[in-house]
Amino acid sequence: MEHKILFTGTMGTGKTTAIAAVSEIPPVRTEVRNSDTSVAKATTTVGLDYGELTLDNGEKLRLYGTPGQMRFDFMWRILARGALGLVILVDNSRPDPLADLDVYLEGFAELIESTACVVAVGRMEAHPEPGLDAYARRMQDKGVLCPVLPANVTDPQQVVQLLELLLIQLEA
Ligand SMILES: Nc1nc2c(ncn2[C@@H]2O[C@H](COP(=O)(O)OP(=O)(O)O)[C@@H](O)[C@H]2O)c(=O)[nH]1
Ligand SMILES: [Mg+2]
Repeated sequence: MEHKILFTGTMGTGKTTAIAAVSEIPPVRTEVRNSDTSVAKATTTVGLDYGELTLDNGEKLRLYGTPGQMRFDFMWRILARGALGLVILVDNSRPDPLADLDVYLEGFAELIESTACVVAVGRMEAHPEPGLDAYARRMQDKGVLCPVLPANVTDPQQVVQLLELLLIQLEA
């Protein structure tokens, strides 16, 4: 079995780090020229990441990191096709991480509704607020059911845990 899993989140939340932490192949990082003509800078690049991980049970995960910025949401839709789950990375040191979460809950609403999602909050040790209960409430208000947990994606074991939490939901 193969599963396509997406990692998303604002720039600097650790999409590249998370995929590199667990990939068994050298992670692929592609820079795609900006095709958004509403943005003046033609040289702006989009970061896309790819890695692979085979789990103990033989399941192969294809891991994709999406571009973070909302103006690349056309690519989110392309990447979401056929995906079996979404990991949303949130950086709790940012000014309004709950608003960051909203962007991805809305941008990937269809995928979340039809598959599974996990919200991983980073840098909570230094930035404990908002707490996990605030995230849970935010999602409840939107009728979204995703587990939310603190995670440091520089630790490969924690990234594997996020992936396992996704797959458990798919089996349920
Ligand atoms: N201390 C700490 N650093 C983190 C955490 N999550 C990510 N980072 C760091 O934040 C940076 C994220 O960069 P990158 O992976 O390029 O983010 P991307 O833009 O989402 O691909 C890396 O330097 C990580 O080591 C966390 O929970 N705690
Ligand atoms: Mg990146």
